[in-house]
Amino acid sequence: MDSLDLLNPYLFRHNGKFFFIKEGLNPKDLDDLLDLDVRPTDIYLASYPKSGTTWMQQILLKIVDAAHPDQVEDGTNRERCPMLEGDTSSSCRRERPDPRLCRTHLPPYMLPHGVQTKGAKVVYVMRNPKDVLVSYYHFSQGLSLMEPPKSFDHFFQDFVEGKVPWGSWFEHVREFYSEKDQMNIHFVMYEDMLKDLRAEVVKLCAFLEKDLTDEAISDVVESSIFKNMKKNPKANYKDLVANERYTKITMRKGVAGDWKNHFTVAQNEYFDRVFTERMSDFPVSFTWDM
Ligand code: PPS
Repeated sequence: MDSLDLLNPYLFRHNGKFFFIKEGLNPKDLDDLLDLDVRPTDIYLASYPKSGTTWMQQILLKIVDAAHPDQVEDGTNRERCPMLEGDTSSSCRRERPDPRLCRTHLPPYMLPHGVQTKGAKVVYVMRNPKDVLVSYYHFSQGLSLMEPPKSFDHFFQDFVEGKVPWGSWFEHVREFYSEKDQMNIHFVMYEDMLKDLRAEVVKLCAFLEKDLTDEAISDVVESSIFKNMKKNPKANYKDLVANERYTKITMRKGVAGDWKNHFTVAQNEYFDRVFTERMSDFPVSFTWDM
């Protein structure tokens, strides 16, 4: 940990790079994750926060359940696809038949070494950063592990500078993309899922090597539609509200382009300038509105 880099009493900076919430995340536990046992059959769902993790979690679990009907577990999605860095006692150490699933917001250099050396499957979800920022702003207001943002403008600036939990969106996305030839990784865009969820599920099944019938694919798609997930207590994270760590739910609007209801013209122009500076050589384009 880089203790001189404390900018916010709720956050610490890891190795001078990414920021993490102090409560519940211990720097040593994070470092110990590097040596975690990994199986080639493990599936890691990776993302920057608010990029579609909960959505992809539902999709992956439904695909795995359909492919392994004899192994379907009871429990919420949160328990069945636990957070790697959130609860180090469970995460991907879980003793269960393959494939094991876990989700993480860690950048690639903090993932267990075995993810690369054993060729575990990584699914990385990306979303246009303006909507990520807005979703993160709303989520931060209900995150009792930290003070709520003073204003949208404050949060906007912190996000652009990467001074939010899990650090810079720009670095996160770039670092994962730079691993595309080293890791067994499949990239999915949130907005592509909004456009044609079935097509994205079919691509995921191919990556995961799960041969699903058309009917099973339809079931995955149907169960993952926003309105269906929102009322599914196993998928909607409402149990976290009872846990007192969160007072807002994760399923808010589920659309593309909500940033237009939040950004001022000046903020938008500033964000576009920063985006061009940081991402102009990035070979993937983002969908800003639909
Ligand atoms: S978290 O807390 O970091 O894990 O959040 P994450 O799940 O990555 O992102 C939350 C946003 O994803 C939206 N969401 C969905 N959109 C469309 N369809 C489905 N099924 C779906 N499920 C979750 C959720 O509403 C958050 O976006 P916003 O813009 O806040 O609505």
